Parts: sequence; C-alpha cells; structure tokens
Amino acid sequence: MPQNLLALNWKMNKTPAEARAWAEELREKLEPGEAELAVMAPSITLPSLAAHLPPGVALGAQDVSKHESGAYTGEISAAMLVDVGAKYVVVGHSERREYHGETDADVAAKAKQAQANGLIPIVCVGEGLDVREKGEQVAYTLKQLEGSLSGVGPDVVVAYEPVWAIGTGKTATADDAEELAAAIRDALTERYGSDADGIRILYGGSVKADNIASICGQPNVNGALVGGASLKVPDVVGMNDAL
Ligand code: G2H
Repeated sequence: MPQNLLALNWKMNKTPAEARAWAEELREKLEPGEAELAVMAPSITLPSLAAHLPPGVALGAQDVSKHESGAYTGEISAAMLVDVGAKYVVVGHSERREYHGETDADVAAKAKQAQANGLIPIVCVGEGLDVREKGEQVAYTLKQLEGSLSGVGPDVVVAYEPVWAIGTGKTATADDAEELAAAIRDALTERYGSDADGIRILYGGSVKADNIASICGQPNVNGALVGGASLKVPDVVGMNDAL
C-alpha cells in the first residue's frame, strides 16, 4: 500500500509574503504524521516556500508548460520548477480544462514534459454533474484517464476529482470515491502492470479534516488533493493528524 499523499492545492491564493507566513506557522504547528505532505502553490511563491517550509514537506506547482523552453510567453517550464525545488506538479485540473481549454492530449503532453525533467505529475480526472446524473461516471473518467496518460510513465499520481464536488461543499461519499478509485486502479494495472500497485490515487473535492479519514480509509484511495481547506494552517494540521 503506497504512503498517503496530502496534496494542498492553493489555487490562485497567497502572495509570496503570505506564503512565507503560512510556512512559518506550519513549522510551529505541524507534528510529523503518517502521510506525505505537499504544497501545490502558485509558482511565484515557490522560492519563498522552499526557504521556509518545515523539513520533509514537499513542494509542487499547479501547472507546467508542455514545451521544454523557448518563445512561449507567460509559460513556466518543468526545468524551472525543478530548479526552485518542486517535486510535484498538478496537470489537468478541471479548472485548467474548463477555463483554459486544456484537452486530454495537452494534459498528457504536460505530464510527459514533467516526467522528462524529474517532476511527478498529479494528473486530474473526474466527471461533471451531467455525467454523474446519467450514471456514466466510470466510463467517462476512464476515457479521460486514458487520453491524459497517453505516453506517460508510471511515476505518476492520479487525482479523481468529481467536478460537481469541487469547491461546492458537496463531497462524494467514501463509497463514491472508492468506486472510481478501484476502476482507476484496474485501468492503471492494465496499463502499467505491477507498477500500478505503487501509484497513489487521490480524491479531491471539498475534503476537510472531518471527512478525510473516511475517504482515505478506502482501499484504493491513497490521499487527497485539497483546495479550500488548504489555506489555513490549523485545517491542514487537522487533516494531517487525521490521516
Ligand atoms: C478540487 C479541490 C482541490 P476543493 O479542486 O483540488 O478543491 O477542496 O476546494 O473542493
């Protein structure tokens, strides 16, 4: 069973100074727990976090260019993220897919670019409410996964985030999370063979301290990708203690 990963997705929140204050507060309050803790922060805050996070807390970014380098104004490369200490990068978050038109092929290209530079991609998949209401969540999510992992190696994390549960306060039940995590595990096994056993499958969508233990207690769920509840240190400490 892989070690749980508690991945905090700040989204577009916190300046570098605020990130530093958060990291210093975490340093004071965090007791080492069972899970690996990682902060997916706005790229501009990564140097400040790298200098102030408690030892053992990993750094990550929320997006990466699919290109190696060159004339791509506004983009940030995988090599740049590695240089400032990132270990992970989120790719294909539903907000990138929805607001920036990212396709499964874009997501796969970004994940491959991340891996080529030694970053571990956290590849996000999950269905919207319309799909869930038709009961087609498994087929939809697995198709998205297949496209998003095309050519991607097994050193990857998969996050299942049903879009209807993101930032809405509606959380999938632990059984809903396990239904998809088990289906994702089978698809990963088909793709990667026994290497799939070590791949972390996260659940994301309105996770907080009082629901994280039941969701991550499911056999195929190995952690969480947390948005809203990642911004305040006491909430993070609560989730870390619950795992
Ligand atoms: C889903 C999640 C973090 P929240 O986007 O990835 O956000 O926990 O606010 O639902």
